[in-house]
Amino acid sequence: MASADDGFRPLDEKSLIEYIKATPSLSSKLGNHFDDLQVKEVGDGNLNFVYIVVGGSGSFVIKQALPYIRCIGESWPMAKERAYFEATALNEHGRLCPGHVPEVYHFDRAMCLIGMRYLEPPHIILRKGLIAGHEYPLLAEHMSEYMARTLFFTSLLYRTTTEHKREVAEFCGNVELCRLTEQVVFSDPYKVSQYNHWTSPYLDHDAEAVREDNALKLEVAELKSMFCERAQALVHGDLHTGSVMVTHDSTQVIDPEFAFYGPMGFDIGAFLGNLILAFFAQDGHANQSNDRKTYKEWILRSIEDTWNLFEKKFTALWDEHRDGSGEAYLSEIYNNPELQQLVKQTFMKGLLQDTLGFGAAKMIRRIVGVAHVEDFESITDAGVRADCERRALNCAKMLLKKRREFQAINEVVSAIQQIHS
Ligand code: ADP
Ligand code: SR1
Ligand code: MG
Repeated sequence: MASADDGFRPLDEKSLIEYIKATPSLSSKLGNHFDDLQVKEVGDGNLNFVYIVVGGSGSFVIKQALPYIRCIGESWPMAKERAYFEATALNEHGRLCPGHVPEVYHFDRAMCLIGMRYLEPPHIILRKGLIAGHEYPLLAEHMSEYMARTLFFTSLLYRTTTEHKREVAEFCGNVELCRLTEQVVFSDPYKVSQYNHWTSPYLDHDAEAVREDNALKLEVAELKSMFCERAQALVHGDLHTGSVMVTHDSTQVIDPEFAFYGPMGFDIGAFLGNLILAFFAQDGHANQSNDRKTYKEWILRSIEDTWNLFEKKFTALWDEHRDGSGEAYLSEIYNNPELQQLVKQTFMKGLLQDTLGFGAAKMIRRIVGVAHVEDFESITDAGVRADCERRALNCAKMLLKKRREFQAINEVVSAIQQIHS
């Protein structure tokens, strides 16, 4: 296929091989042996094309962004330049937390194409592991580490306002992806939209109730404004359980194409909100040999541990770098221990409330918006699925409206248990 003027051409399994042969940073990864090369397109995400490339002497993954949203089709155009922001965020988050981000081997800006480490089996997408009922004993430890480091080191707690503004300006370029989130998370679920769908007819009234809930709309407006206006840290921007790949002892965060400078709670909320969805889906996956009771307890424990470990690690980084160049709380002003304690407590309390708000908004969009989650979609009995979804939706509405009343994560877990029982 001929190249476009901008040097872009979509690849397929065949043309990718020619591309690899002509690209030293990729061909060298395969020891320049191409005879036994296996290339397979595996993209099961919503937006892009992902190829696994395995040769006798090495392997990698190639991800290419095309100028539209894959799960909808060419009728929904989307900036293919999202690949630039994904590669930049992978590099930046990878530098800050190398143990939990796949290494980038190659980036071709014109081709909107990233070459990165192949997270080989037994790595699987966390969402699939949660549906299968697998426990990951290090998940909370690893995800709290990833979030604490990426969010702390890209915030004004660590950086000067000069550095921060330069980075914020760069990521403002990812405007189309941010606008997609604005639409599908903060707008469409609250109005009639051609893209919305839900388990009908079971949830018809529930979806309508969301569209007519003034108190909910007031809260969502506040969150949308925070999402659009608060450049707090370099967030992943789409940190659901489909953006994490896991084994028993490895946790890797992929797919930060929605990255931008936004509120920290948007990432933490995405992750915890998706764990809450996984929790409410469990009854739909229970069967005679496994009632999923113990597994549900593990999910709730993981929610609690993730937040508590995050808080511990984030505030430890803050203490460690208190006299550094971060300009949010200048040490000349905030130098007495009592005040420091007060500042940290106030910050973390606000962050928990933001987390609950964004987490809840992310739950609602997955039940009555355009893009649903496999946790529920894989429950074949529509009536059972709707019951699970309704409990999750009610939980999300409660969290969104009452988020300011929660002082600690264990109170949130108790509230989730109450709605479930
Ligand atoms: P999208 O941007 O379309 O959501 P993802 O980045 O989520 O795409 O990738 C889609 C799928 O490709 C993932 O669900 C996973 O199965 C696979 N995948 C993506 N990156 C890797 C990787 N580095 N190693 C192994 N598999 C990967
Ligand atoms: C059309 S919305 C597609 C969704 O998939 C991505 O993973 C993001 O969550 C986006 O909102
Ligand atoms: Mg994805």
